[in-house]
Amino acid sequence: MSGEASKGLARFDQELAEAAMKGQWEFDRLLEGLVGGPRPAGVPHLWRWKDVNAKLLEACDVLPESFTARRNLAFMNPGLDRGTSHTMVMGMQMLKPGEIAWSHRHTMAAIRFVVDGSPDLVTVVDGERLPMEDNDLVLTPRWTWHDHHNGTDGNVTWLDALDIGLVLALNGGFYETLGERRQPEHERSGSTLANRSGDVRPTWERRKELHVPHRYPWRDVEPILLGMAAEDGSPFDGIVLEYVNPITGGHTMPTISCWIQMLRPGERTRPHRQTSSGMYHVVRGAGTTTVDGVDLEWTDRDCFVIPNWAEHSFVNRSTTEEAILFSVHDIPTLEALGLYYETPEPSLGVAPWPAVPADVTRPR
Ligand code: 1HN
Repeated sequence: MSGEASKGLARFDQELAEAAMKGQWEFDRLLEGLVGGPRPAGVPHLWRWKDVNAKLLEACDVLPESFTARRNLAFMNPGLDRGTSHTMVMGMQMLKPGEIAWSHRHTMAAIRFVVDGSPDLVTVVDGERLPMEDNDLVLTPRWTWHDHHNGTDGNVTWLDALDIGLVLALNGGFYETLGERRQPEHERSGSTLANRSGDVRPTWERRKELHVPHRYPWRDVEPILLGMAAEDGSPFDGIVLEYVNPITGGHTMPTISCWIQMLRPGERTRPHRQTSSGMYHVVRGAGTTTVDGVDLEWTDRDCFVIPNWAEHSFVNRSTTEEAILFSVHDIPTLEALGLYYETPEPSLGVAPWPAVPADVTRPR
């Protein structure tokens, strides 16, 4: 659009504003700013484990258990007013021996990925007791009661991630406390869920796909990931697996997709952009993620964020060890709304499966 608004138009704009209206022409600047796609929300940033751990230990001194529901330190993107990405927040939480993070629920969906765990560290989710061993993933879907219990004699640490920016943008926030430190647990923990997420399910119940407490034990996930080392994988991400929703077989949760990724020794991936944002945690290894020209150099237990529509690629700096990254993405939301795009080409769900037989040519 060119040309200056006439005096008459300027006065008309003012009168529209007074009548709580705005002409479409006033959105032209906004639209022109969207040519080539959105500007990434926030900046690429890395939080070093060394710094995070030091602050968590300080928080253990500064905050007595009773002072707060959660000793969680959330990672604040320096380029945003709130959140790690514009849709989500990631942070680390520490509990001292014997502590309980008391029961509450909210309409933000959350996941926990265990950093320093134990069979005696548990999160109880809607009555289900979910043990948290190292590198396990535990789901706390929207509006499920959850409390965390450290039954060990040492400090425990895990990673929290929630879709808080999204829920607040939709103004869909609800929160309540149980009023008790712990919720009642099901008598036979695991069986309620197993009878609803396995081969058979009760016909008279509504499907609970939005509300399934679930644990993905690392001892089951790691061998599958390592066992795929010889596959092609994705040119943009290496070998990357999504944690599957136990009921739908689809994305981990309606708004959150969790991934576990292996970069093989020396692997370098091609750069791409996605309209989604991603928050990462280094399970092990050392590498570099280059995000819009910024090198994020990571090692064990560091965390970093890739803003939406930022070009990114990965390098495993070791030539002998694999690197393993856990990550959380807002892909399901964007996909559901038809807003998920990638460039230079789609990388999700594109390879044929079962693999096309390679040698179909009959000898003549
Ligand atoms: C929350 O409920 C937990 O349940 C952790 O452990 C981090 C960050 C913001 C809002 C709620 C938890 C959180 C949170």
